[in-house]
Amino acid sequence: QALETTMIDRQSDLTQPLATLNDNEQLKARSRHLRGDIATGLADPLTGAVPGDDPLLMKFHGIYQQDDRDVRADRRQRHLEPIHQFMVRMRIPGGVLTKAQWWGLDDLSRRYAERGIRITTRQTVQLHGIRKRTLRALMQGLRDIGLDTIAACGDDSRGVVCGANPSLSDAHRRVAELARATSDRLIPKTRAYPEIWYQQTPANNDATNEEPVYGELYLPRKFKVGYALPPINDIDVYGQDLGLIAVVDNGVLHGFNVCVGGGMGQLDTREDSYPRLAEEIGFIDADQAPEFAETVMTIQRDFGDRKDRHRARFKYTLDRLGLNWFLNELARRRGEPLQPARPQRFQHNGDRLGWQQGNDGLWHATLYVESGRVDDALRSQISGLLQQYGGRLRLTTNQNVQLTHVEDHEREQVQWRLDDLGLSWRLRPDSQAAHTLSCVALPTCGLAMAEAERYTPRLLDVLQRLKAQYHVADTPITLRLTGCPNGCARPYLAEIALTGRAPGLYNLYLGGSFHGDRLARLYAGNVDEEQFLGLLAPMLEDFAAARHSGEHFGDFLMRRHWLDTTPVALTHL
Ligand code: SRM
Ligand code: SF4
Repeated sequence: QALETTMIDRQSDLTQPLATLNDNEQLKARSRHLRGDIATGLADPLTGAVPGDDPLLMKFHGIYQQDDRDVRADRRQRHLEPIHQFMVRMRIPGGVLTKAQWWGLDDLSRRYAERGIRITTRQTVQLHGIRKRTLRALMQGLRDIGLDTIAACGDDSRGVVCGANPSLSDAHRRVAELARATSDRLIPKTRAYPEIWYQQTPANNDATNEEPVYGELYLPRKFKVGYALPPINDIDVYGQDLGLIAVVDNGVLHGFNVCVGGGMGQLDTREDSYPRLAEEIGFIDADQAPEFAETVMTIQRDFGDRKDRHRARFKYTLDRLGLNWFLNELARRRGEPLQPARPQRFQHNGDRLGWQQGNDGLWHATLYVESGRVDDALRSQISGLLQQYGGRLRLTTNQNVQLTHVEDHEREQVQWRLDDLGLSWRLRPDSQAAHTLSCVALPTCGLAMAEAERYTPRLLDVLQRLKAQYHVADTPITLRLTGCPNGCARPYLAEIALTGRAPGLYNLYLGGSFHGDRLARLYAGNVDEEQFLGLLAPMLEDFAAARHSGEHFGDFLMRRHWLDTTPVALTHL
């Protein structure tokens, strides 16, 4: 045991001198638990930006400094400062909002944001285009409606996602409660947040214990936790750093199969970066889940790579130190090994759109929102709808919105209202649209190399026309589009994915599974629309002719060995 511990200690970057760690680690260390000079930068009226390293620190507060990339070149040519603006990401565990919170968001987004409300692939809300002078007012407005943004970004545990609509059954409710308890447990405790944003007076007492779990250096990188409830893998549980898969028998939640080490991000410039599926490692009792999440997170805290930031995610820690090492360390910290994983099966990773009734008799209507973008009209329509019934709202990890808790006697009225407002199609959208996700990309994302959200309508149109040629337009195929390889729409888990390389050019990935449990393979590099449609055409033709009943496109491509050969286009990489 002593020998093993010594070996482990030598592998931990936390035992290395700070000067040997990467710049972000140094920044965190001198930030006084995420304070930096943010408050001073906010007060400077001469620029729309915050200076120095503070934009990096602000990420821990859920805020990204961005600029409008549509006008960046023009501004540069005219020697003008970029149009600096901020993206604010909320922390909404499980995506559950009250009506008052939605109305509050509606109001705040009209007052302070430029691009409506954006539902994200981690079931929360982002507001874009906020100016520095109004940032604090927005943050206080959010506080007033019971929302915050702490650790929605940064090197910490990000918003905990949960696929269970709490109202569907007792088991769903329990899973949602555990997801919220996990979020509460893993949230950073620094008082920097209320001091800076709510202007609360700093406490005089010693700040050394301000972060009992995270310490001064927080995590080496972001850490993502998600809860899924089979048969629906809507959260893409195998893309999470830590995934908890509910095991329910006869309506009773027994516990969770746990899987570790998922992640999508990769860099074109680093061959040693890659997307990775989380591996199932065992089973835990339900009540243990929040503490278990903390234990796994603290192993990553202690052993994640703090020198090479591009290899700092938990997936790389696992590959570097080995799964057996991790299981031993986990057992040592928990005082017991994991129980064997129990049988469970997923059927798909999309949302169930339309009406659904819970065991408690209440109804829930899931409405499709293309790329999660809630524009002015939809925002008002949802706000109006919420005036009329006693329910609530839930955001999904497929960027959709769910009206929840509709009483039986209200359902007909809500349906009429949906009809009146022209929203009924959102309950039953085109099946391809319903299985498509795209990330924000241009014009706000600083990392985007190609369009994603703004290209989605056209992509859906051309793909559906191609599918129609082969009479497979009604067969849903999971399609994910991102503006760069980072994978914010979880492309490497889709049956067809396009990840941006340059304006109008994408890498084409194929062959993920419909359940989100197999990685797609790179099939072609740097292809434009005409080229990728040309590559897909013979596959769809073959699919129409030779697929088995109920077979999904990704499985079909694997069975027919479509992905075994390297097409010419790959040489352009
Ligand atoms: Fe993401 C960075 C948007 C989910 C992997 N992501 C970004 C930034 C903040 C760009 C930046 O660093 O400057 C993007 C802001 C764009 C904008 O203008 O709004 C951004 N990510 C998003 C969202 C909004 C996509 C969406 O269209 O919904 C999602 C917000 C989630 C949330 O509410 O918390 C979003 N990002 C994801 C996911 C999906 C997930 O978690 O289920 C992933 C893949 C899973 C993973 O983490 O491995 C993801 N985002 C990344 C990465 C790559 C991380 C890596 O390990 O390499 C980056 C870049 C980075 O962190 O350096 C990134
Ligand atoms: Fe930006 Fe890339 Fe994420 Fe899209 S995938 S939001 S382009 S970081």
